[in-house]
Amino acid sequence: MASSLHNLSDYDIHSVPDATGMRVGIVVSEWNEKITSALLEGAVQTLLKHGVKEEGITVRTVPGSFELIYGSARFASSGLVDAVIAIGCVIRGDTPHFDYICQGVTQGLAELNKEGKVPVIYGLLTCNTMEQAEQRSGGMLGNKGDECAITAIKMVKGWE
Ligand code: DLZ
Repeated sequence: MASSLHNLSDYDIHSVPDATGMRVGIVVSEWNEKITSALLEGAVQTLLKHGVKEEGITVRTVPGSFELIYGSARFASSGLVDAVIAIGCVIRGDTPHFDYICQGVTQGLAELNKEGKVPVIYGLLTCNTMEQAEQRSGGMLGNKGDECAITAIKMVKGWE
């Protein structure tokens, strides 16, 4: 979780293994596209910075965050990627919809991780306001996409 003490883009560069040759599938939700495209950009740039080749990154979009589960499952079952990054942004509204989506996606991605095929990285911003989402997608609290990329590399390289 980002806070005034933790910037999502801060990490110890020496703790990140070289990611040359790694293949990553990124699923991106179209809802709140301004936010999710900034998260995607952060993830891609950070993967490239650590050695992943452009051809090692496959990006697929899905309509909303709830569909991140299916997209991630497809990538995880494909045998074509070493890790999946699921990127979405849910903003709290007037109805309980926010809670159902957040819980559903979290549970769905957790179950995929339990299957143990490939690590599925949680890039879902769950925010009360658009301002909070902006702060976490390249704003004053960094970019959760960067954090997801580093997590993907560590999960893959740490389990080889
Ligand atoms: C329907 C909906 C709403 C109200 N809000 C969001 C949101 O803030 N972020 C998001 O990623 N998706 C939202 N969706 C769409 C759902 O995730 C899903 O695509 C639809 O319910 C169809 O399954």
